[in-house]
Amino acid sequence: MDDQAAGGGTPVGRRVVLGMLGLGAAGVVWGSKLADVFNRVLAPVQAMDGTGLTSLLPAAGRFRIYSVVGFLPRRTPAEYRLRVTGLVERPLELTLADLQALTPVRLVRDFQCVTGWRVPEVPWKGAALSAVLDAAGVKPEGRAVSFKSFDRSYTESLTLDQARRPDVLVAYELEDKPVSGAHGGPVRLYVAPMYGYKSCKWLEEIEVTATVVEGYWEERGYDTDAWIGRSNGRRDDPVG
Ligand SMILES: Nc1nc2c(c(=O)[nH]1)N[C@H]1C(S)=C(S)[C@@H](COP(=O)(O)O)O[C@H]1N2
Ligand SMILES: [Mo]
Repeated sequence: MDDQAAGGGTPVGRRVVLGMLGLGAAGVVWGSKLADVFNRVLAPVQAMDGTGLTSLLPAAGRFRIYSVVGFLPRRTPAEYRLRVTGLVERPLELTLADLQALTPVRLVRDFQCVTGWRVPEVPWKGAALSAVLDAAGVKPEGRAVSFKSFDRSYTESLTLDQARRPDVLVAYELEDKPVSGAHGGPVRLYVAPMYGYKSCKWLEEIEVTATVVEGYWEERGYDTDAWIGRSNGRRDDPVG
């Protein structure tokens, strides 16, 4: 797996990036400053991943930060829009406020990446994906859902039945704060019962389709049905 493991993608300097988030926790506010540091300073030194910087920064946070494009795309909460397209009765363009007006769902679950790291008991909050789909009205031919990221590269998908599960969220809060830019904010997908790669960051479009269109990591060999503990040859404890 290594650099091409789900979440690695192009060598993104995971530890270096995580280290920067540690500095963030110590006082560098997320926003233009940290994103600029990432995009201008860290991107060129991606090849130097593995410095072990994270071990020096206990405040680095509980997650690793993944981006297959090697930069962190940015969109402010005010400019953010989520399109719902494809086989729907009413194509939608939702603001963050529109999403927040749907019944909020809060889940606390372990977050598990297929490469092995797990973050215990992470609180997420958002609208149920099923509620977003109901707002648009899925046509009878709609059997699957594709997700697109505003990083312009990452895609994911679910069957319609999976998408309608109550533990699949269009998430706008992580650890009881707005989802940060590094974690895929303002809005990302959260698919609780599946490995992290299903949880598309920087979510821009939900398209209802007739069949499952494989996503970024599925095209690179990962399982389309990514159930934690019973996919990708892994035996992790199922979550939740
Ligand atoms: N757009 C986008 N979404 C993504 C990824 C990515 O690289 N780009 N990585 C996936 C993988 S493999 C994991 S484990 C999680 C990691 O989420 P985090 O970066 O918030 O820890 O995001 C998933 N969603
Ligand atoms: Mo992952």
